[in-house]
Amino acid sequence: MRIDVVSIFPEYLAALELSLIGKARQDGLLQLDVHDLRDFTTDKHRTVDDTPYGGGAGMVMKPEPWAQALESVLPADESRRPVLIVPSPAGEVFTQAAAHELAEEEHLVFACGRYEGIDERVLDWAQERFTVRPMSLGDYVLNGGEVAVLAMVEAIGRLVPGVVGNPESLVEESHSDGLLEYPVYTKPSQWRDKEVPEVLLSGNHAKIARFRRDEQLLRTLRRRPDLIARLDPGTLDKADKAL
Ligand code: 6GU
Repeated sequence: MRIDVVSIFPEYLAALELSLIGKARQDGLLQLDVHDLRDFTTDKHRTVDDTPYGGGAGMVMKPEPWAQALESVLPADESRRPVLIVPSPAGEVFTQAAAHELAEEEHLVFACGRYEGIDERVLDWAQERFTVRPMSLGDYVLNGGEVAVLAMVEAIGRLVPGVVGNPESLVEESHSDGLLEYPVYTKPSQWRDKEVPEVLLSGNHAKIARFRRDEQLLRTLRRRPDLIARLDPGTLDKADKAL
């Protein structure tokens, strides 16, 4: 997978050199390039923003540097349409399902806005060359798209085949089946005044599976009742319903 990120703070993205994603880049599984938007300006102050038409607080990102930057990452073959992800609190919510979808793409481009956002005409222009997807991490406001890109690239990148060493670890994790993950424990079995649930020491695999499933359901019910409401009833077994 190829990923391009355009930002006025390329240093923010340095964290993508670390850990699993950094290793995937070294191994050639991810080809990730970060571009400085100011390199696509032509004035001596390298201006990327201006005041908003219609008035209002803050500044808006000028369209031309964005068009130049986005053109520079377009593939020579015009029949290939990269997905352009525009991080914004006004986007559709980025979920695990969206991460799975985007992990199938050949080429992702992230356009990190700052200030009050990017001139809307850039998105109209980009729609002729990219599949444009404004995406939000959730219902709160960040100062710019960079931190959101760190989160999205990590969530997407770990789903690219080969990036996570043991693909089984992708199966039993939060959101993989619409539920939150069950609690986990390690040695020692007695720690301070706390004990590991006895069933986990029993060696009874059926009982352990049932205990974990019940913990998933209870935890999801308490912390994220909205997820229970969205569950496909077909995924619930008899014991789930009894609980
Ligand atoms: Cl993707 N960007 C910004 N600027 N703020 C956000 C966000 C994204 N998601 C939640 N808040």
